Amino acid sequence: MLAKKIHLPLYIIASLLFGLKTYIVYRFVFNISLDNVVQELILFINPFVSAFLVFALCVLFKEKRQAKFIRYIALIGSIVIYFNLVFYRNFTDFITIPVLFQGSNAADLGSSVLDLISITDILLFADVAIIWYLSVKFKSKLTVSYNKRNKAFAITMAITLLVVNYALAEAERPQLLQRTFDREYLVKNIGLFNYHIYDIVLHSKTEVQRVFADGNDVPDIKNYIDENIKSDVQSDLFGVAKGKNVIFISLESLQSFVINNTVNGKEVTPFLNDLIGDSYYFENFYHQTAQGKTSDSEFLIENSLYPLPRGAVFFTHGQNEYNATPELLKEEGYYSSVFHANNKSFWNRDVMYQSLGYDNFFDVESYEVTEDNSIGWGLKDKPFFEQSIKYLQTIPQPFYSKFITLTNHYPFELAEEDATIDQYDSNSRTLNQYFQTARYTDEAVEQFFEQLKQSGIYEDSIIVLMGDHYGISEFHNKAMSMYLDKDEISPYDHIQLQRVPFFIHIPGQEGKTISDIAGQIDVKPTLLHLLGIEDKGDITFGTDLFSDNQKDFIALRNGDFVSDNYIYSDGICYDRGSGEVLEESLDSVPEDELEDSVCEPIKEQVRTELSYSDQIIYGDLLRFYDFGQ
Ligand code: GP9
Ligand code: MN
Repeated sequence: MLAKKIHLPLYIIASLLFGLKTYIVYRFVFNISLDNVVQELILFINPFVSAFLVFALCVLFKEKRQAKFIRYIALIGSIVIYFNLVFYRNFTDFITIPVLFQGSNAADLGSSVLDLISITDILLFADVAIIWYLSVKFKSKLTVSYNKRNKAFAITMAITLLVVNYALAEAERPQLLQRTFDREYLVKNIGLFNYHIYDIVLHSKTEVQRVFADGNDVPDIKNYIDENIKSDVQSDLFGVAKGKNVIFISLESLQSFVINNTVNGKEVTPFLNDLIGDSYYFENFYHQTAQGKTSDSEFLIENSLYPLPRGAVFFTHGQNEYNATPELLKEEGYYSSVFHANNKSFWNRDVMYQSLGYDNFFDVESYEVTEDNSIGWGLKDKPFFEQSIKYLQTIPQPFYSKFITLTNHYPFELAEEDATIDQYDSNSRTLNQYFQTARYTDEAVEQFFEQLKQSGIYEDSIIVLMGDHYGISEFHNKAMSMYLDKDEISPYDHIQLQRVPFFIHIPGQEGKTISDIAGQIDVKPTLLHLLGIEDKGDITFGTDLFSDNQKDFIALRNGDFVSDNYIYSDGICYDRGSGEVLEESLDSVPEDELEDSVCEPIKEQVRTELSYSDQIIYGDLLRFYDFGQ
């Protein structure tokens, strides 16, 4: 009746009803976190936009078929929402194509499906019933004429809505689609249906590359590794930590420039500075991450393979075959787990951790998170460690446990009562606050060490600490140059700022500061070496940092590098020691003039190495390789 009076075509009524239903489900059934008004707004808009995009397609059909099209779309759309809902009730996550076809998930769902559905779910189909009723009752009165004007209106409107939705989402979360960090973010920003389309495209692309790959490339890669990376010489430290627990602490956004440094005359990281004295500390250790940030650093340390140049490998290749540290340690009787108070689907961790062989993931559900004990990205580091200890005391030993901190994350917010040093004073609020959150994490780690000692775990463990990636981007170069007392941040300085702290603390062993170049790619071989685990022909691009025979460059993910003698950044070749420019604009030099270049040969090798690693991931090549030969 109403529809007839206000002359709304059926596809618009359907978009409104279906959009409203979807919004109610997003807002009140899925547990989607909303941090600000813009997110609320996007979440409200996108159900209507997505619904309109699909229902508006009906203008492409003659009048008779329109009603049928709308009915079936409403039904299929509701079934998709409902499937996601049932899946969500069990996994607190949205369906992805690979996960849907993963046997264990389906089996999990199958056994509990009756618990997951309820009679009131029928209400989810109320809009379908209304649309069905209207389309039958009013038939052609609610359809639009099959003409150019109607088509033009529907298409223009659809594109406008899509652009507005995408622009808002992009402003809220830059590079949303390229980085794909979290399914929840995707659904929140572009809607469930667009998310499914995106997932299908991503999955098909990955699958095509995988299907066309075969094992023929593996021997070349293996040769390269044997000739350029592996060394037969073992250092004296082989096996010094045999059978010990490994506690790996990933320090969010912690860069080396704060270590042994001060702000307003106060030490930024007093605990870590002291820890240098009784740890192996690597002062020229570089992060090698790209868009996948923390997850890229995890990927590097578990596999000694490079992350991808675009996107997060945790997301795009979460179900590849790997030969990761947790899997290797399992063979030695270790129990492995990750502690991180964020939702488990962030960076697709829940899926990737299974591929890496982790036994358990203590995600946000394992922690008591309240308004008082959280800030910024969630649970503060101090309660995070405090609450973790009880789990650590109950898991089987020896264990390999990775802790991922969160408080020192952009935008570096901190409650006043948690700040123990003053902010820096520059034009960058980000940098100003960074020192305070870095200090907070330093104190949290100090407390954690105390707790480890009290609980008796400390003595039987080695503790590895590593900064995951940079926290202060180039955008803050002006403030950074002021802090570092430089005229400007040159491309050389930029590379030096990619250093992150790396400590290996072995209780009872004297410390040593090591200035050889090192990177996240080296963590896996180094750790396995300390634990006394022989390399049986693993495919890794890093070397054991304690052996003399190390590879002489560290490749950054964008092709820049640091070698023993040079730093290559932004097309410029620098002397590593003095920072003097040796060769300018290498990228634009004609090939025949490159012969004498000192950086060019290393640049080529960096390229080769990165592309070998990419080939392994894109082709899922490790499935053809027999480890343990
Ligand atoms: C999220 C945390 C931070 O779980 O690891 O992620 P980041 O933005 O640093 O990659
Ligand atoms: Mn991080």
